[in-house]
Amino acid sequence: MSDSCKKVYITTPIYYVNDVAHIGHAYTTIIADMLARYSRLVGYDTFFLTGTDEHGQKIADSATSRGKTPKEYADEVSGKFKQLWDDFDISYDKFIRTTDEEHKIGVQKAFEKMYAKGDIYKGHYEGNYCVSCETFFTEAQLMDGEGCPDCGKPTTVVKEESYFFKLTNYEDKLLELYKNNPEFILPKAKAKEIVNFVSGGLNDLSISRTSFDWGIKLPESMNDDKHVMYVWLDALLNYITGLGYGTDEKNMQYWPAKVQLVGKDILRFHSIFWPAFLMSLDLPLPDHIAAHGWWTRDGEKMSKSKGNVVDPKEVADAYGLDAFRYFMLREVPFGQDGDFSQRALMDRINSDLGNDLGNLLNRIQGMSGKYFDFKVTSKDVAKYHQKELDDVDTLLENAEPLIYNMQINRYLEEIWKVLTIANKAIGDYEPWTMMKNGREEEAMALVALITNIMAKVSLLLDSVMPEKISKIASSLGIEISTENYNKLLKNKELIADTTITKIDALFPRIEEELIATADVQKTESVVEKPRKEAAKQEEKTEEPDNLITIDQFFETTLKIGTIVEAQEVPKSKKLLKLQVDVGEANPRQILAGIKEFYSAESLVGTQACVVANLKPAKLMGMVSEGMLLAAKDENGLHLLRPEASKIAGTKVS
Ligand code: ME8
Repeated sequence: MSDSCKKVYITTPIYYVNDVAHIGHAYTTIIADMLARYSRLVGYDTFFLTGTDEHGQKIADSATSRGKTPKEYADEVSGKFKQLWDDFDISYDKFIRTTDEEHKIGVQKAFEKMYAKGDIYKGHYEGNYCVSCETFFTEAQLMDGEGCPDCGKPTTVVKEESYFFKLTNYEDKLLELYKNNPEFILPKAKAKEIVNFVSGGLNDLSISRTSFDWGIKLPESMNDDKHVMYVWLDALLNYITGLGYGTDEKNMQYWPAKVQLVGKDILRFHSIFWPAFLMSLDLPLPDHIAAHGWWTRDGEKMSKSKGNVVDPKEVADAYGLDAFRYFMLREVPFGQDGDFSQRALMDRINSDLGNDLGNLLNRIQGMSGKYFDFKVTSKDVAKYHQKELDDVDTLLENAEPLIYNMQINRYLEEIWKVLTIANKAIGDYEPWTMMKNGREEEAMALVALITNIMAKVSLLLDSVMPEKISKIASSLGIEISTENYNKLLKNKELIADTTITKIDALFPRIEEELIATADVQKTESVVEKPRKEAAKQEEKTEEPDNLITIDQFFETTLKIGTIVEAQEVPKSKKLLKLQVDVGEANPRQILAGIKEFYSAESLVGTQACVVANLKPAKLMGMVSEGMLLAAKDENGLHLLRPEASKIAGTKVS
């Protein structure tokens, strides 16, 4: 996007109020929120719209089955959606409801304009309607002559007077649109489907119904109050009525939208009907309709009847909102389906967030505190680290365009490469050796390099994890602001002298699934119970002569060590050569037989429990000055690590 385009408008679909929000809805909303936050930080004048879709037969039926009026029911569920987004600190500028008076007026004005243009005519509709999808189908489109081709539910035959929108007028214009704007539909691969569909020929679209009345009436000028508008016409127009179309139009300056996010299920409505309506209204078209994939649960579609719907609030409460946001944005390439599993979420938290990001901050705190009383100055960074700075700036510069192209997982991957540069630099330059040899200026330059990298990364991760990043920023003594974005990222300036503040670990390690599920319960009964019983059995038969006194226990010195370097030992199947910081002047060399279970790379920056008073031993000709504690069972070997990151050398007792 060029810098001259200063207005950015981002939308989510408006969600039907016949269901509670699940992680699918949260996913769309989190992506949109990320785009909006990023746009604001960059300095664009940004408007972010979300809301609820409240009319139509499906909602009316749901309300009736609960003994409520449609409006009572819509108020209740819409309120829950809004509450959830507020709990999630979603930065929407407006929450629109299709029952809002301004929306109603805007929709009626749009109808009048399309009618005046000659794009609407009155006729008779005879065909098949799926209430669940609120969609009309031709006989030929039905599954086995009866079922809805989208959801499989039975359709009903509808025969009624109806107004039609001349979609056929727009066939060629739509095909031209897709051809001239290959990024109108993102991901691009999805555009093909739509082009094929439109090339196959369109029918005019029935846009009013007479068989129920829970909808927006036609404008009075039509003098035809039997009809209510088709729910998709009503709903799609929210994107402009939310900016005041037809009422107070000052926010229409945000139109056209930069990105309109949708799930793949509703791409057709947004890439065929919506641009046709906009053309009819003589309004410009959005830059991108971006369709994401589907979230499943353990490989299955989520549904209330299966009882496998994942409640986003429950996940965020258990694992942290920012970790959930990061997981959703990082785990799946945009456009592809993703499977939600707690295990995958935990892995992201422990590895990407805990080891790579959280631990880097930890190291900044540790190094600046130990060597420089928490003071950091960037004055010599360029002198010693121009190459690293250039590499980091190039990676970040290339990462940013990925955002509006909806390659957000790749954007995050690039940022993680930058974190790797930082973590690696500590191992490569060994600030502890520099300090020992009196090379203080160089050690300071290194600590400042890492602090600068963290500052840049924080600016670019703020839209993804606003709460955690604000903590990191305050620990670094920097502000997340457009001014700093321009200084540090656009102009590549270094941060001013700063004092680091120590804060608690941001992403404590998580070992157990935190949300009870049917699966977990099953595991508990099948696997855990016999194990627990066996353990009890053992307890009973334990011989007292195995016992030791507390003094005997304390003969072993256990400490928390930070692995600052790790290498494979050539010709050894088992050994890794580690340099482990246990709070002494220099890291210790420890040879650990864990190569089959950990890659050298994955260990750098992580912590483990070290036996620190073992007599040095020689393994394959190399000295080993300690031992890492680990536990091994049929699930593999795992190092024993502190639950939250600890200062290297902390005693274990
Ligand atoms: O379609 N995985 O509303 P809706 C990923 N009111 N995303 C999912 C999902 C899943 N399993 N389930 C739902 C409507 N979504 C209309 C829209 S817009 C003018 C009118 C997300 O409540 C996804 O964004 O059925 C999908 O497009 C949207 O919720 C559908 O929400």
